[in-house]
Amino acid sequence: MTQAQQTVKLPSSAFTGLTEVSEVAATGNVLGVINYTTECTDPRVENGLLTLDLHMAADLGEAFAEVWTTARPVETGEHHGVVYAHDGEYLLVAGRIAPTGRYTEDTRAAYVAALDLMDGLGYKNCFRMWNFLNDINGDNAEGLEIYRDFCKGRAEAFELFHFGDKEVPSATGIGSLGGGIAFYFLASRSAALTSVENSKQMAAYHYPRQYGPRPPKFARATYLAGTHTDRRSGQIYVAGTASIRGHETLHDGDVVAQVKLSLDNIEHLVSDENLADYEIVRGNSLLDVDNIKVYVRHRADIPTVKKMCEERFSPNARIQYLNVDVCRADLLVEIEGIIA
Ligand code: 3EB
Repeated sequence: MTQAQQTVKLPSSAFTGLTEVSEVAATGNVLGVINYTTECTDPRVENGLLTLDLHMAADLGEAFAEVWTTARPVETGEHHGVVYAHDGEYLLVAGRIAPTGRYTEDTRAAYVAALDLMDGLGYKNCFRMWNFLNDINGDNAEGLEIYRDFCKGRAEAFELFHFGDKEVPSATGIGSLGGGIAFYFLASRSAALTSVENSKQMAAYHYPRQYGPRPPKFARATYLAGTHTDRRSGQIYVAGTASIRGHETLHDGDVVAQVKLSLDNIEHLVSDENLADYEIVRGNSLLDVDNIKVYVRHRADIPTVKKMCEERFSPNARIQYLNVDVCRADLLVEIEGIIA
């Protein structure tokens, strides 16, 4: 009897210097390059590579590139303003919304373009989304916080695509230094995915009305099965995680306590205790998390945050620290990562 077991080759990401991207590209196939750099531009295909520049660095000294690689040949294209690359199993799609006084409609339209593309090309399992919002805590032209304005458009797009709350991917929603709103999504064709919640946090899509007209729609993590039957392998994409219990921000003004709770939240999220609800048992801890990004509101807090992260993550983990605003005005830090 043959067992129906399909091993899925996952894309992998690496942080590199901006000038070394061509070296990484020379060693394999590249799904796309995300430059965390000093200005934001529209996504484009450059030298055959899907490229998105995000304004996430104050100067070139702190800029880096995140390069998504794959074992397969890659094709690129453009669809209603979003740019994409795909390899038959994975799709990367990137978009940008120019600065405007009201983001709801443009966010909805850009998300619809990306979701429509996933449907059309047959990459129906979206497992990770990143969103970068300039002036995230500022008001739009109508006095609504830009993050909340964005959340409205995102919720409307998901609704149009009949995206159930339980199917939403893990995400990051974070500040940026310029360029309106930029985003990139990853989707797969056949890998089974499970949206994971944290039993100590309220599901974001259930947040009460006090946080905005439409709740943020994302999962705390996405588990991407490595095979159809073995729930010990595969990847876990940890969403941006902050100092929130239930739905409330804890430790207002206390960066040390906020970092500790953010790390505790991730530790619990990936623990067997939390994952047992999803029949995923792998003995994971913070030591297994890699490709980490730590977003810090106040530059002066970075040394403290770095010290605390280095104490609890693996010494071999790749960690980038970024100085940007966070989606709630009282949050000082947000942390994301990947368990491969
Ligand atoms: C939170 O837990 C913190 O709006 O896509 C984290 C990750 C946060 C993703 C998003 C927001 C988002 O609510 C903020």
